[in-house]
Amino acid sequence: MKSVGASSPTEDDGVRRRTIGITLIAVGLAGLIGTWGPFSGARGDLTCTAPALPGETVDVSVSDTGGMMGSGHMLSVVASPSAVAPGEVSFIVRNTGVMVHEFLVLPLPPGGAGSRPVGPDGRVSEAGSLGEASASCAEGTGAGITPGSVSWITLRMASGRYELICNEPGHYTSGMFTELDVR
Ligand SMILES: [Cu+2]
Repeated sequence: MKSVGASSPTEDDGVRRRTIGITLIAVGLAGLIGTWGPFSGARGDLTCTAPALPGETVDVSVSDTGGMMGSGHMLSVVASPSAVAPGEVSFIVRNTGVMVHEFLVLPLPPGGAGSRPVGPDGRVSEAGSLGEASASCAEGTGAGITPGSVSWITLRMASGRYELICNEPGHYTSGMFTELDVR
């Protein structure tokens, strides 16, 4: 890649290096996009799974079919286990229903799970949220977890009582909440 030109070789080399540098950056970016493509692409089907995640794992099912026995709710958030130790906690949230759902971790309200005031839009305040898993086949915040797909998030959690909810309009009042204890 050395310049063989006779006139002002230093200037030529400078231009060449910059050009090569920009080319390398472009190639690098293309490589990154290629690497991440499979994870951000349209994989909203039953085959998508979460990667290996740090800390204690909580398996969460968000659903609108069946519901918990005796609860009378068709919509549900079910977490297993329902108590974990303080520290890193990874939530793997699978939508086993037919509607789009999401998953948020909030401090337990004073009145207990399900006691949050619901606004006219059918949603509760997300103030104080520790984090959210609402992407399809991806980590963190997104446009919602499509049926059959999985979202995940890792949080550092202190001892306390928390509420796991879905805040799609009307879903909280329809039973999409459960308690998680960290102790
Ligand atoms: Cu929901």
